Amino acid sequence: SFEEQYYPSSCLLMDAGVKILRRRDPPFHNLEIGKLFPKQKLFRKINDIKTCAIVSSAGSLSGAKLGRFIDSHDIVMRFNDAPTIGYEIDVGSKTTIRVLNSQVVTKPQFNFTHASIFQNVTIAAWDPGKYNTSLSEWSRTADYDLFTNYKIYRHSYPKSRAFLIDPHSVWRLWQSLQTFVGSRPIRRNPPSSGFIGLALLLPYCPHIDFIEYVPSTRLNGRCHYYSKEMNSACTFGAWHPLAAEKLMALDMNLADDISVYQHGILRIRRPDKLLC
Ligand code: NCC
Repeated sequence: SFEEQYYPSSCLLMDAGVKILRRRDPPFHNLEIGKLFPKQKLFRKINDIKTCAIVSSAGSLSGAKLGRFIDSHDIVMRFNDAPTIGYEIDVGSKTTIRVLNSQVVTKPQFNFTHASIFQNVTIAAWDPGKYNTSLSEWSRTADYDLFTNYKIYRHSYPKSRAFLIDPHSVWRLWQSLQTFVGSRPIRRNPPSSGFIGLALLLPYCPHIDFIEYVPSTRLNGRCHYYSKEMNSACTFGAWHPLAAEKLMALDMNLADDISVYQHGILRIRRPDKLLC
């Protein structure tokens, strides 16, 4: 029956096991770079985490006035070089963790090793590598060589909490997305930082408020709230399987339509282990 076949999307997301690489993880336990991974876990005081917010970088955050709401959460996740300064009323000012794609770590324009936006905040950086390569291979052939700047950063700030996301877990997440959409194949490109961030954070949070990921009625065609660029592909996807991600996130949502489409807030609950 339908009942028996139903498997919650949030379980599919958790099953992907998106995680940071740890020192003890082979092959990194034998590699120089592994010694640079922080000894700490991703978050301190995990039991104290009650509320989490993820702030997409979408243009339709302009005028949202969600800053106070966002800052009231214990954990606030943001992406890449999305600023808060100058945008506090709409997006808040608190940042606990930034998820960065490897271009942001690598390209000089972002100045990863020195820009203040990347300091005093937990960093989780990812690079997809080629599909189905080993981790040793990835450590030599990442799409963008994030290791060089990661090394510089960790040497400059030994107390920093800067982590690398396991690329295999990124591709498992891609597989979960494929399972969710069923027989319609999604393209073989990694999920967006937003979706990777959701999967990384959910195990730590009883629930997550994901802000302006499923577009609200503020939808304005702009790519980012912090630039004037018009580009709908940022919202609906061109390279990343963004539309499928958003359908899956909506499938996990518990909030009502007013919350999702007027305020731009999805609420996603961590599934009970017994459920999965
Ligand atoms: O744009 P980006 O994404 O940094 O956005 C972060 C996450 O917010 C969600 N988003 C963003 C814009 C929008 N209109 N709707 C949204 O839902 C997405 O979940 C997105 O992941 C990335 O995922 O890392 C990405 O990074 C940019 C770019 O590299 C960085 O912004 C740095 O400039 C990519 N753009 C390009 O490479 C040109 C983008 O494809 C993905």
